[in-house]
Amino acid sequence: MAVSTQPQSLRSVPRDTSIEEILAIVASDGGVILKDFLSRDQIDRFNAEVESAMEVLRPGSTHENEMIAAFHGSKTKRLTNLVTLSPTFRNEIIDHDLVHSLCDATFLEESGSYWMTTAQVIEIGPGNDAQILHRDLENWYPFVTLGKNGPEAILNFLIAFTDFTEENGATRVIPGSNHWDDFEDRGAPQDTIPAVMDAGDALFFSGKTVHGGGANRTENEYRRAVAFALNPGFLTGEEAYPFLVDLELAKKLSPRVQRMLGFRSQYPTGSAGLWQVDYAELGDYLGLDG
Ligand SMILES: O=C(O)CCC(=O)C(=O)O
Ligand SMILES: [Fe+2]
Repeated sequence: MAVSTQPQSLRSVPRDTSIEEILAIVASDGGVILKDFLSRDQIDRFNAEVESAMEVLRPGSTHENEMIAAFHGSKTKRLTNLVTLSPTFRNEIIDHDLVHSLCDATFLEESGSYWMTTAQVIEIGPGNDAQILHRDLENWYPFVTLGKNGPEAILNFLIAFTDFTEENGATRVIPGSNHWDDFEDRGAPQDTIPAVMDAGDALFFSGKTVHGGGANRTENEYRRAVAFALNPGFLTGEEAYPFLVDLELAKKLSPRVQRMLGFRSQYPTGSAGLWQVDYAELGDYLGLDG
């Protein structure tokens, strides 16, 4: 259960804080708020680029399983394939230097190359209940058993695209839950605190940290986030991006973004390479380098 030294709030740091310091806070608390992770201009452009897709999207889940549908949220819209829909996402957000520095430092030595598991808008509408508390590593069950000492399975940048308030559904977090002895224990709502943020800030957190979307108790406010998450190249991602993104579009992206989307091979530590074609680099087979 929760250790008594559990921090009672999430720390916020400026975007230019050193990688070591950011990762030290995440190792301690489980997550940190990166202030001004995106600029106002990036937020406005992205919101405009996804607007028509968000408008036609119906809230609620299409999943048959009731538990999973509740997890997705009955009054929540989830929009995927942001790479195709948003030039700002594919050229700037997924190629953000801070993202790559933090992922390089976390994954390269421990696990090898990393790729994107999902990037999705999560817009929680008025009246939506709080999401079931969970750890994002539960998608890869053996990591529940590996627990606090296991390698990092997933890092999540949960970016605020509207202001996040306690009332409109700010993500709830249990700081310190990344250190609990039993990862079958997901804690309880009274242990959580809201990640209150301004649009442009990002909650950067470990897959070991208990969290969930908050209840939206407002009459007419929509809380919009993008969950942008990465895992080691030896784990299967949530979304099959190479089948969603057009190859000609992918050819125009930076090499590190191509790798993150599965258009290049993966090189986990100790492996000769995965996600290859005839034991050779996928990017060569696809002609990505001209
Ligand atoms: O929307 C949120 O605040 C959190 C969503 C989340 O944690 C998830 O879907 O895994
Ligand atoms: Fe989550």
